[in-house]
Amino acid sequence: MLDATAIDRIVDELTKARSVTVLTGAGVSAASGVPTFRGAAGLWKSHRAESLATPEAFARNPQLVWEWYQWRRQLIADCEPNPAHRVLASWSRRFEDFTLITQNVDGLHERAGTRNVIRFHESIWEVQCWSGCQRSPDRWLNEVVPLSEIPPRCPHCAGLLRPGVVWLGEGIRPHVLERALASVSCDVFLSVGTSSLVYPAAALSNAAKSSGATTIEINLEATPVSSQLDIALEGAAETILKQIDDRLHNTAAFGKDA
Ligand code: BV8
Ligand code: ZN
Repeated sequence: MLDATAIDRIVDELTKARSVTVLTGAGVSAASGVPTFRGAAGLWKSHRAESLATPEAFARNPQLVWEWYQWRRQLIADCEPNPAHRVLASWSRRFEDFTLITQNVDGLHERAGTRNVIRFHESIWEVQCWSGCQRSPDRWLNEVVPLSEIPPRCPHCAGLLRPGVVWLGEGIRPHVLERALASVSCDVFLSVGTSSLVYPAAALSNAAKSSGATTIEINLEATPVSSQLDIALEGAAETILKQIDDRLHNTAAFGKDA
């Protein structure tokens, strides 16, 4: 049974809010059929995602890492945004000051029409030259599914291409980090569908709390930050966000412009 009082409190906070920032993780795309990282589905051919999502794994075996990304690209290409993405996309047009920070690289928030998305770990739909050759841009779009050659080659130097994502041990791009940190000074900060295990993304909810935001977590299970936030609601994002959105549309303040 969903915690009605927690939903009441969330609806009340959002009705009063002018600025809202949402952090999402793999749990938001789960209902679209995109496997999460650390749940049972997080395994691929008995490899743990974390053992493949590193520059060292790529240097050691670019073929294997690209097989994993090829498999994910093909899987994600067949997935559609789910109600969680759609509610957040509508909120991105409804709240005066809305930011969505996603750890997901699947592009489903953009496909749902969400405005002001910060792709904290970049995109599975972009590639980079592994050797960073002079003639290639920093990163570029490549949505070819399936890629004809694994590992794919840089068109500028014939060297290896790498997926345009941030791997473990790699830094978040400075301007991306800056934008995300600026957005935590908000009225309401929601952390949705993330295990809050990966930094620096996992530090954002406490940074929001320190800046005076009302902090809310919606996740299938408790996480290391649950007890530190103002409201922690256990449940499915696609169900809970829909419930909250339905309630918001029944409130006078929210309903008028939506
Ligand atoms: C950095 C690649 C510093 C993209 C990913 C030792 C060595 C090196 C680094 C470190 C270290 N110790 C700590 C670190 C830092 C490290 C880190 O935090 N490691 C963790 C594992 C301990 N972080 C980094 O390395 C970051 N960079 O620190 O840089 C630096 C600075 C300057 C210069 C150099 C270095 C970079 C982090 C980037 C991580 N990239 N993957 C890709 O291929 O996708 S990791 C991976 O985890 C994904 O990116 C993912 O986005 C991220 C977080 O996972 P979640 O999204 O939370 O997914 P997860 O499966 O874990 O959880 C899903 C949750 O949803 C679950 O709780 C589940 O219950 C819930 N759920 C499921 N279904 C639903 C649901 N909830 C609601 N509704 C549902 N329906
Ligand atoms: Zn190149």
